[in-house]
Amino acid sequence: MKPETQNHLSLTKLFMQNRIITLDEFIIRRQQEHNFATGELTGLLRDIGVAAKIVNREVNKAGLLNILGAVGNENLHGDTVQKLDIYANEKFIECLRNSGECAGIASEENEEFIPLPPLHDKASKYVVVMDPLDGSSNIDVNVSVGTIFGIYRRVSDPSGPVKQEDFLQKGTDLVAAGYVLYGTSTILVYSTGNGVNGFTLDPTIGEFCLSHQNIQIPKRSNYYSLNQGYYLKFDIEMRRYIDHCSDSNMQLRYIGSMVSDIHRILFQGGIFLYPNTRKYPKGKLRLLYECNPIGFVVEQAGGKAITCQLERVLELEPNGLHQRVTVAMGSPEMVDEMKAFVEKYSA
Ligand code: P6P
Repeated sequence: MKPETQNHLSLTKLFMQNRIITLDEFIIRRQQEHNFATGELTGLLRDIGVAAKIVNREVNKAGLLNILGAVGNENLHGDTVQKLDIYANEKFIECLRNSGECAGIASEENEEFIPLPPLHDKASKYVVVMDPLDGSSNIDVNVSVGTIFGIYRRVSDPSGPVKQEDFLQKGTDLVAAGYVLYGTSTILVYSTGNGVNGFTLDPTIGEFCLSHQNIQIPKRSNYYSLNQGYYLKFDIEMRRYIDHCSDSNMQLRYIGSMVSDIHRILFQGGIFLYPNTRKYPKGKLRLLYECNPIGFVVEQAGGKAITCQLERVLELEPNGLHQRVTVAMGSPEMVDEMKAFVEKYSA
């Protein structure tokens, strides 16, 4: 039996024995599966975990501090910016800068990418794309919000400064991706391309502990998830599909926080849709730091992630840091069914 299989089995065996496996231990053990691994990715993932713990602390007490409420200004997308958005963005940038393993960051909160100077003259191999606090409109009403992240290897000369091309990579080139859901509990879910695992934060020890090993999305379910309020603004083929969902007595579940809706779908199955509307003719969600990382996780869990124009999300060639796309992602059989509807009615 190959060493990595033995290592993987030992993690499974330990997990089945209810032995606590922290995120750090899991990442280090899984690094040992890759002979070429030299620890940079391990360090980067661990630093993302640290930033998530810091942000979690503030999200959990947002109601107590005066960090509630919008700062009154808008971010580059016209969304009202909440103080916690800014705090989360700053904390993730700080932790990634201190990691010394990240050459640059493309963030939902920043118009341009952020180059990070090398620490101790060591050239960093990776860049990070992130939405530091997605679903922030839910903060003031205590509804769950999330962080979304993706990690790419640099494609530009590592001896020089990071470039836009390092970020404009397809989702299929992601080295790792995941999300943190700050909900009834705080869970970090990620994949490095070998399946999806979830780690729940145990506040008594301040550690993310393996709680959901090898997450597999149900092939179908009775849930569909989209903002039904835009029904009349959707294209006819999308309205026909939504009519089908409704006529089939499917149940609509929509939180308005992508991480929350996708997390539910990973465990209960379903399909999440954000089609094009008049307000968002290319879709609202951003390809680089929302749809690609989430699509990567969904596919790694056995699901599918396409646009409402039926292209595979991860194969789209990005043309801008904040490019918007339409999405339909979730249970594979449900995405296939939606695809058939769109093909039938758009013909
Ligand atoms: P709408 C949150 O603002 C977000 O970016 C996603 O998390 C969420 O799925 C979507 O927008 C909600 O958009 O138009 O339904 O409020």
